[in-house]
Amino acid sequence: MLKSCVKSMPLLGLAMLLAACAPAPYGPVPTEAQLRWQQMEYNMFVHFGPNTFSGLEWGEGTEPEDLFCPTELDCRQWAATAKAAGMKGIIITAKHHDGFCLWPNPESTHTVAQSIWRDGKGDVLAELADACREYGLGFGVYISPWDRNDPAYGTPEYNGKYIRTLQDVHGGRYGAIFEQWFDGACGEGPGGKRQEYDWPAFRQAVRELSPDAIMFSDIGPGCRWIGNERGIAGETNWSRLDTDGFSPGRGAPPTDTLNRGNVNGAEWIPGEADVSIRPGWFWRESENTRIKSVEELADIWLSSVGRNALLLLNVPPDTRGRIHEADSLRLMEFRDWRDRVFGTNLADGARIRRRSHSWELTLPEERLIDLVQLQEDISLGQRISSFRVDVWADDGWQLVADGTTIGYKRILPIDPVCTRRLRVTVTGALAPPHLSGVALYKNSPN
Ligand code: FUL
Repeated sequence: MLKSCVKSMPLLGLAMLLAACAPAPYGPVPTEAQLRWQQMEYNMFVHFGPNTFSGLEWGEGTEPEDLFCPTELDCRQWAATAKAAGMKGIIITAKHHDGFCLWPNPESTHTVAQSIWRDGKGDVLAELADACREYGLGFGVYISPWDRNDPAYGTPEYNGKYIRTLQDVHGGRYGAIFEQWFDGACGEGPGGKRQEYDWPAFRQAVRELSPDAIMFSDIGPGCRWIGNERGIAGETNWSRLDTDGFSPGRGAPPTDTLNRGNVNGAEWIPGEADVSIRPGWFWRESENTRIKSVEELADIWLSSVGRNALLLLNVPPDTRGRIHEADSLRLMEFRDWRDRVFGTNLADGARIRRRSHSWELTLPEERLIDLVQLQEDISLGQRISSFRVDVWADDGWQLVADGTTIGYKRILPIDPVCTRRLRVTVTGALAPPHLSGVALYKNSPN
């Protein structure tokens, strides 16, 4: 039954198939954990470590441990800020490429335990995990496989140490971990050697201890890198990917494939768009005045969450160990923008008529709109491959937007238009389409 519905089809065929097939799952579908993850929409990335104090983006691994010495570390302030910003989780660089561990990792001699910070008794992960729990946020970790400090890096011994490092963090003492971030970078270690990463074993270690953790890497398996660090997903963005023959890092698929996914990809691996609120990933005094504007953040929102991706926005704490006032102010302004725009669904009160492949909305009165939001029920797979949106003007339908994929959420900016009637038509689908939501908004102030 399903098989007869699965081919890409022209519209006429689609209408017939709609009658023949009740919506049934199609192709790869998200796991429960992937579905919950997608619904988070917006998370905070936290780059913090020796680089915060040195001003480097990639530490050398030779920095003295005492360099790490936040004067007023306050993870509750990070969590409170993320919560007020409307984010749902925080992912911290527990270990960046310099190898310094923000927790007392028994596998390393380059950690908070060797630093003067809190006489070597501190544990940033413990404080952040507690704060996330208190504020109802997910807690996630970035643990860089590339390690410029570990003398074993570049030898098979290192893979074992890295696996035990993963096990230490995922072993339960920090509670549930919603996402494990695997950066693909694979540079030289202290001995000038590169490491052959044992990806299957790395994944296995996480899967065993945190079965629900979404594993991020260039190619998943939980979610994939979106192919750039500007927070921009492809206008076409399938939550599906073919990973056969690929690996994270240098062996990854081309970035434009990561940006768009694969239409018939074998696995459900949705995109995550990571970007920093500042030019760099780590805090620097000189960048306090270079924080992205609300307009820039709004563009990023429409190009990430608005294109079927999750937005992971980096907000790096400063040398005090606090999110700087300028960043938190901007996050609140950005939240205000989203509340203003998405707080009122102008499709409320609309009468909806469905005609096979189209959905027609009649609003209670003429309304000015400039954003159209569409959603598919992705629990049944991603199906829609092309669509158009028309509004009724004068005495006919007028095209205002068209596109390819929808997925979990698609937000289409259109020229402002005052209308009472709007029609969404699916013009191509891999299987009977299943729109789960249409919403209308107004972004422009007037
Ligand atoms: C990259 C890293 O090399 C950067 O330092 C940063 O952590 C970014 C999120 O991922 O691959």
